[in-house]
Amino acid sequence: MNKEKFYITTPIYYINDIPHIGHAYTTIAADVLARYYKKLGREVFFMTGTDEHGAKIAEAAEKAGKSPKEFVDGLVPKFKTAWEKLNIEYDEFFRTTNKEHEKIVQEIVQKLKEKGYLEKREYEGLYCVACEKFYMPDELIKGKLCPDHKREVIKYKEENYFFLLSKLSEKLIDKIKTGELKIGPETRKNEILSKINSGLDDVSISRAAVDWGIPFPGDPEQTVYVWVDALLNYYTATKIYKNGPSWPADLHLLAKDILWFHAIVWPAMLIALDIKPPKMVFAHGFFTVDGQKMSKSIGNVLDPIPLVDKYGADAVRYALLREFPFGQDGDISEEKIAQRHTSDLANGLGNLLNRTLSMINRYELKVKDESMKLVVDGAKDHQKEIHSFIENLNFSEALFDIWTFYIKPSNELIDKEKPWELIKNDMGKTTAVLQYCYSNLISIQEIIYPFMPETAEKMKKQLETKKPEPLFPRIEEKQ
Ligand code: ME8
Repeated sequence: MNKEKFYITTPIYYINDIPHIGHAYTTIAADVLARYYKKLGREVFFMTGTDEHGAKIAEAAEKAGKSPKEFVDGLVPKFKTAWEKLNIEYDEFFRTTNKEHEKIVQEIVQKLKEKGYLEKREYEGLYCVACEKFYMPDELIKGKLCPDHKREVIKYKEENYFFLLSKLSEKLIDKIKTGELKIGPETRKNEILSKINSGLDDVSISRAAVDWGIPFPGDPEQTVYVWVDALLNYYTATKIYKNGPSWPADLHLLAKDILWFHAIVWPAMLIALDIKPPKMVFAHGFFTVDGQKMSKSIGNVLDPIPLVDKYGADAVRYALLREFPFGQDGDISEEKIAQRHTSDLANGLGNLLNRTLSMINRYELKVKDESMKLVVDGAKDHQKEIHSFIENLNFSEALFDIWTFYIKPSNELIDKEKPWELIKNDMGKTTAVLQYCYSNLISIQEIIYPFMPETAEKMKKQLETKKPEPLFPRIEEKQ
């Protein structure tokens, strides 16, 4: 039987430094969806990776006193370790220095040229190396600083190949309007449509001044612009990996900072090549850390690894996705992760599992291994609602529902009925109360799996053997 496929990607992150919590956020979300659809029986291909060419990487390598290749090779294991620690179950880790990728990129750029979508022009522009992007003078702070990185832009004057993006506006609008290319959330889609409507400029897609890149086909003096090289990863992967993903991708996940590239430049390139656009591009929000933009100079860049070591992978996964809606901006901090760990996880879910199993054991109660049956009216609908929240990338709502409709009522029932008193004269009712909690726990275990795979695994074992062990040990106890 042919399984329905699901090809999901994260951005390939710039490898100029170690991964931070922002990278972790998108990657965790992608992992939740990958696990969710795999459980539903779909043939999932989940890809993440690193963006290894361009001026930004060359600059970081030089600072480190290494060749670019040596530098990126040294950082790849840092990303892989972070993903392993966070229990990210990706299928391939894509690197743009992959030789096959380099070759396919050249073939594709050549095709763009043959199809009449490239033109060589003299170009002068203001470039931010950190963004790998040109700016218009009126977009800059004091006419010289990048609005994002606050660093001085560089004047580039060179002959470049231009991709004739302006020719593709109508086709692009058509793909978006017919839903062949979906953009989410809705507000972002409208932003993109109005950008296209206000007119698209052609984009320079080669660099004469950057050596660290893929040689431009037919013009060895130039390299392929790093964004063209990077965006193509999603497609070249379908040619590189045997039994790999098939095009079009079902979902590209990213944040709003790079939506323009993903929702305009990328589909336009594909349209020019007569290739289908991705089915969906979804841009989540940007979060601040302790109320401020994450930045090295402020010193608030959160490294996910020590957080995982302290709170566990599942607490980090849970806290990030629970804290604010996925499509919106928000704020995160270690304190918020610690709070979620204590209140929702240790005192909420952990406590429910622990006391339910302890009492079943202590009072030698017979409980049936069944989920849902004893659960109050409407519980099935909550389950449906949770599934639809996940499918619509509404992770915080899904988690809110799990806690509100499953975990909280069970803990409240125990507090109200006090089985430790009830057992003295009503064994039947005690059993009923704990059966309710036990059944709920079976459902919870299934439904939290994509979010908290390690916890789900531990819960499963404990529910089978009925031997309780703390799921989320208090942080003080650990140290
Ligand atoms: O842009 N909040 O790489 P990058 C939420 N190489 N998400 C965040 C975040 C934050 N504060 N900071 C980073 C690049 N992210 C290119 C991509 S793809 C063909 C090439 C996440 O290392 C979010 O997913 O700058 C954002 O889009 C991405 O990291 C940018 O990663």
